[in-house]
Amino acid sequence: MSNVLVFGHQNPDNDAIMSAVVLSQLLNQVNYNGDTYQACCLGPLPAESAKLLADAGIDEPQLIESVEEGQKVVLTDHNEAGQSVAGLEGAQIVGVVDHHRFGGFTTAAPLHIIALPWGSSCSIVAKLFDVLGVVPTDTQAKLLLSAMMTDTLMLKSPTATDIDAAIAAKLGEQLGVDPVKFGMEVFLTRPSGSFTAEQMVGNDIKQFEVGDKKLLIGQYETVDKTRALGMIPEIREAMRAYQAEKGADGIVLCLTDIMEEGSQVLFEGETAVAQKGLGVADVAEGVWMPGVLSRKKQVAAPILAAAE
Ligand SMILES: [Mn+2]
Repeated sequence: MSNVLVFGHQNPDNDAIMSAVVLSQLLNQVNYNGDTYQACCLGPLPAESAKLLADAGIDEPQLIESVEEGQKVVLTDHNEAGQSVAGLEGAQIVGVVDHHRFGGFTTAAPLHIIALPWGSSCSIVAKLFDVLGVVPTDTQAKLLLSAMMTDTLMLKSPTATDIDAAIAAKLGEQLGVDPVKFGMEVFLTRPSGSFTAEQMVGNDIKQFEVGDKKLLIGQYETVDKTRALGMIPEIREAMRAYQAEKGADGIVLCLTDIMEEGSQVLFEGETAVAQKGLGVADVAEGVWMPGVLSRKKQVAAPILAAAE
């Protein structure tokens, strides 16, 4: 019997946290593979995750900075080493539950892996309850539904599929809530009205290998972009500082307005490929891209394609 660490990506969002928390619970409930599973995280919890777990009386996942040689791990909501824990190359990846593209993934041994291009990793975890013949508790249903809604921006993101909508409807029915209204309540527990420029940049940012360059792509989701638009020079300065700190070549930031359904996109550093991929040219105040809600599908994917 081993103790397996289960965790989502760096700069965790609600999906990274809840997929690790609820998947570990499920695997422990069914004594999966005879191992024990411990939910961990690679950074501080988003406000909505901290509140949901506190309300449910569940301990926060353990914050880890690295893993030891040979440690068994399950990755949720990511699979790329650049977005994962330090020491991953020496760890034993026994499982992956993810809804992202795969980037340079190899393992020494066969593994439990489920990757589906659905709207959230928690949609996949919800499906795994069915697969393993377990009915989620109301608390588990609530945590899963919260992450499904934050990750798909209340099912409005182009990453949301009919399957996500069906799973959300089922969980909502169990809880007696309207999924979209519930998602909006979760969203509004974020203290985004007081975010500093540094928080807007670093709160939700991922690193990608674009050709031979390291590109950071961040996303700040808000229900009203007016405040952020008034802070553009500060935000650009924070972008340059973050890029320098991480030793990346370029940085892209999407200020995503959920209500207006689009993103104001800013570029700093070497971003010629990024601008080409998105078909826009950077201007001082940023470029408004209507309909752009998904970093994965509408920002990272076209940029990576333009680098090929
Ligand atoms: Mn996700």
